[in-house]
Amino acid sequence: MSYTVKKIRGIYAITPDGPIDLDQIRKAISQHDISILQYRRKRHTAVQTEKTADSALKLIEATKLRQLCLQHHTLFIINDDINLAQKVNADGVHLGKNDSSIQAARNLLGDDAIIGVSCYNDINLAKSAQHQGASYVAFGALFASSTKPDTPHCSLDVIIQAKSVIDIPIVGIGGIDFDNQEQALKAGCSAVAMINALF
Ligand code: TZP
Ligand code: MG
Repeated sequence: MSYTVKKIRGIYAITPDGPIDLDQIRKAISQHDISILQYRRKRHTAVQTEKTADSALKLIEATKLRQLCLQHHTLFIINDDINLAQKVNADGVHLGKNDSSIQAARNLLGDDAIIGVSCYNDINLAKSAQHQGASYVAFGALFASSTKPDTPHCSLDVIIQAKSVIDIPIVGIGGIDFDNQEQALKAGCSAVAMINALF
């Protein structure tokens, strides 16, 4: 297992939607042992209607976060956008079912890039992602998430089963906080993703 993949452990912070508050994120990184930060930006301001404006804004925000992560030795992952990941020299990318393929991400970002794949509650998806060269797989929502209330539930039993057939790290997501994180880790997650509990 490569050095970077070993670092998929502990707290995996994901930025809250909306404009980036750099001070808030810096504070969280300083206060907690955050191994990974993912830039997840789904929503844009009302004035950002043009696709180009969205891309420019994301480039500015991601560049600042890249810098912050380098200062704190935190891995930096970009959600959805392989081109942005390449532009800011992120450590990797996180892909969902509507995003680029693992192959396209690997071709663009190279052998050392961390490629994470959302598997929801589907172990077959995780097996396939691992086979295609994913660096980690994410399962969730493990608990009720106020951030993404409509997302399907993934039981801790699925994590236990996945752990027995998947070799790459498993990241748990959805409603994880400092009280319930232990349950996810005990079931087999290497890392626990958090938005609301941190921000
Ligand atoms: N995917 C499944 S649940 C979720 C995502 C992006 C949101 C996680 O946020 P929170 O606030 O930690 O529940
Ligand atoms: Mg996505």
